Amino acid sequence: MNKGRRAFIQGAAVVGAGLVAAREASGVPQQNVDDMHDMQIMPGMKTKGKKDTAHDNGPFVPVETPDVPNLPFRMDGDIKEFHLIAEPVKQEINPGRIVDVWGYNGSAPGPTIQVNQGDRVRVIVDNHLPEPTSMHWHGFEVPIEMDGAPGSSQEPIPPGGRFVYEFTLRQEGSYFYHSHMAMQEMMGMIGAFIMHPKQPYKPRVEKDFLIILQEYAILPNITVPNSMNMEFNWLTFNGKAGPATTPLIVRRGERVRIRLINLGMDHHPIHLHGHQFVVTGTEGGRQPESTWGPGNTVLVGVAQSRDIEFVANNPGDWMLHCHLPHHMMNQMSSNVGPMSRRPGMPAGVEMERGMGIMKQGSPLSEENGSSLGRGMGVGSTAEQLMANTPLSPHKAAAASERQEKQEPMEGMHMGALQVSKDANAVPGFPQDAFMESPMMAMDKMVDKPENFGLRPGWSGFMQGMTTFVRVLPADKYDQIMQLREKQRGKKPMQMDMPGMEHHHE
Ligand SMILES: [Cu+2]
Repeated sequence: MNKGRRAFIQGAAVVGAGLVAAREASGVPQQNVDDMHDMQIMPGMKTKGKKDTAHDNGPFVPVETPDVPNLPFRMDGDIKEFHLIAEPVKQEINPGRIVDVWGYNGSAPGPTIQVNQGDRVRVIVDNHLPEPTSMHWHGFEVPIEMDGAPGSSQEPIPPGGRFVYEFTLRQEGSYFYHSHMAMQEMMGMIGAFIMHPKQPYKPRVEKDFLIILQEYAILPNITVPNSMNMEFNWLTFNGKAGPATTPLIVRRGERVRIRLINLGMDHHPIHLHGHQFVVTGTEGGRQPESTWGPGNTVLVGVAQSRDIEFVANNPGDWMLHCHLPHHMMNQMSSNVGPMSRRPGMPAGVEMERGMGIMKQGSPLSEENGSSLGRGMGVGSTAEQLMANTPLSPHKAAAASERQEKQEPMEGMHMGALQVSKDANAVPGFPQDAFMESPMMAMDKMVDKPENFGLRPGWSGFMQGMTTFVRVLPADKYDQIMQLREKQRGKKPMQMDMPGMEHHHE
């Protein structure tokens, strides 16, 4: 770490002390700072001092981005100065599934920036990638030189280079920043940029959450997304796929806002159980109240943001998820062909076989049995035969025998497989039997305060873009908040910027 950066960090630490969650040396983001108390010491934020937000009469609560840190800043006169570093990131999107993506300051999506409408903002962008990049401020009404369009509004930032963006922000709403290099976008390079309004929104919310929707094509046994692939098998909320996502914790009766931001190749219909909501904002800011109609599913298109609001008056652990069926799954990859699930695939085979190109038969046939689901092991490290069509009786028998013998991975508790005796005689079997079931449960592996008290085995049915909105009675809510405090107390307070503890130099 060089001297200049250290000095900068120390400067940032003075104003941003306590903002940043501790991280592990691996660069895998820890849980979010999550608690808003810390955010309230950010200078310039018009919130009141440290107190219970549920009883806070301040104009707004800061935005909470589960599993993603907030980006601290320092004041340079009247300018809020942020520092973003574009860099490779190792990210654990599911227990044991650590992938090589690209992001900012050790996180993909990058840290959340929060400013106030009217602020003068400077963002120093350093490029620690092995190729040029450029930062685009999506939807910002800023001078063309600050737009980050590579080649037209500025030269791309070369590897090792820096570009300093500076602008005054007149807008309000849920905005975001992203690399304006298309393939880099598919490697994770986006982050949220919240502009809090001068005139607080009405009605006031007690909880304000943010979720960034992303998707990756990462074939089994590989850690690098294939950014050219158009079939996505890892669908994430804030860089985590269910069951590793962090539930949104709400006290019964609170008014809740959830900001959804999408950058990828698909539009996501995000569905909430148990509550009606209204869409109160888009990527263009607050919408007039006359446009708010009730719904329970909001389509968040690529490059869009949507704010939804509702009163959490229905107690329970309610699912919040993308409703595209394949987006509620992990590790789906039917285009792998014989490369996985085929014991004994030799290395150095001829090109067609090596690339999974079939010479004969259907890709779903028994012979070419494609890879389905995350299989029997996290990260699909286990090879096993499975086709999406009926197997011949002897192969089916052999397969289920293998299944029964398979040892569960550590932390997974394999429940009984509930299939009927003649299951293999039914065309179409299996569908979810080996993909979503108590067999898939990994409650312990994803244990965290926010999951406390969920129904045992819950994690066997949460994949992809899924999480919970937990609408809790006061006592249970308080209990989880205490657990969180306790967990945070155990970690040393980091006086560093997120991701800075990697040693690049
Ligand atoms: Cu989706």
